[in-house]
Amino acid sequence: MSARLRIAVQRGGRLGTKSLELVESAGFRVMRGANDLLYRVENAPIDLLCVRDDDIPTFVEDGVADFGIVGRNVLEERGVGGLTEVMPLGFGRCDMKIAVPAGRAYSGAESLRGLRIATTYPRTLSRFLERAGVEAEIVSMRGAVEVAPRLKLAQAICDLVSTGATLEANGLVAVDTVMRSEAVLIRGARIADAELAHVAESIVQRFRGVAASQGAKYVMMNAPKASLPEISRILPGAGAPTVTPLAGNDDAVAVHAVCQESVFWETLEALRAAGASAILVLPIEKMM
Ligand code: PRT
Ligand code: ZN
Repeated sequence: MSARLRIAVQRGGRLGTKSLELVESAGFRVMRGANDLLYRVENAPIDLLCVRDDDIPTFVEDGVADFGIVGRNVLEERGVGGLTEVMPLGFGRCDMKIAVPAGRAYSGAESLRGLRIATTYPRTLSRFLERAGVEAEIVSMRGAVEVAPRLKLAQAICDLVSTGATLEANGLVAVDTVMRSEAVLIRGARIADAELAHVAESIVQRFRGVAASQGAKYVMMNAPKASLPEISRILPGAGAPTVTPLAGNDDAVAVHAVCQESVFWETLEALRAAGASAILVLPIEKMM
């Protein structure tokens, strides 16, 4: 049997589906067979190893998998060791936050001195406290951290937050950010099989292309020449736009730009207010 490269992804959970979508958007056709631990890619020598997210760094570090897709928070908690974060992937975004019961005063990490703080991320929290020069007691929990203050187990918590609904439902308020997280591609010290180096390279390049095109939009419009500086300022994350003349109109130009950030209705309104017309926003499928 010829060698195959392995990517460890979360089975189910918050990252599983998005991880598979990323692999498929990169042009790798995933065969979902009866074996839900190992999925084969049919058009490249790649297998997906579907496991618990907490196990992914270990698998990659031990060379059982060549790459892994995991939350940066998991990597950080474990200590990076022989692992490298290749790139952020643009999904699974969340913040690790310190939260306290509503009404409790907070004026920086100093306010945590001597408190009990519940978390499932004791090492990350410990480093945060160390950096701030604050001593506090860390209560390590496996889950349901948000109920700890109500149970008088702790006076504060450190947990992941995405919408904030969980904190709110438990009468807690986020007061500080320990780290920002999102899904990241990680790799170990070396690719197990040297023959697969080009496959590894292609995974990285294609993922980069997919991640870069996510959220990015191609924006086109006509605009008076005089508004160009204003329009460049409004376009989110666009770099230098392409400007071309319009036939039979010396005062106006066509402006094309790739916007790296989301283009909202407010952006379009601002563009129109600056004199732009015939504004089109198109999705980008691939980018390299
Ligand atoms: O079974 P397995 O061990 O694989 O999964 P898991 O239960 O450990 O992880 P899972 O699927 O919950 O999360 C996987 C990864 O998703 C995490 O490691 C993060 O990188 C990322 N992620 C993004 C989140 C969240 N957003 C998130 N909101 N992980 C957890 N949460 C939890 C948080 O802990 C809190 O309980 O959601 C709640 C808060 O959500 P909001 O929306 O109410 O703020
Ligand atoms: Zn987990």
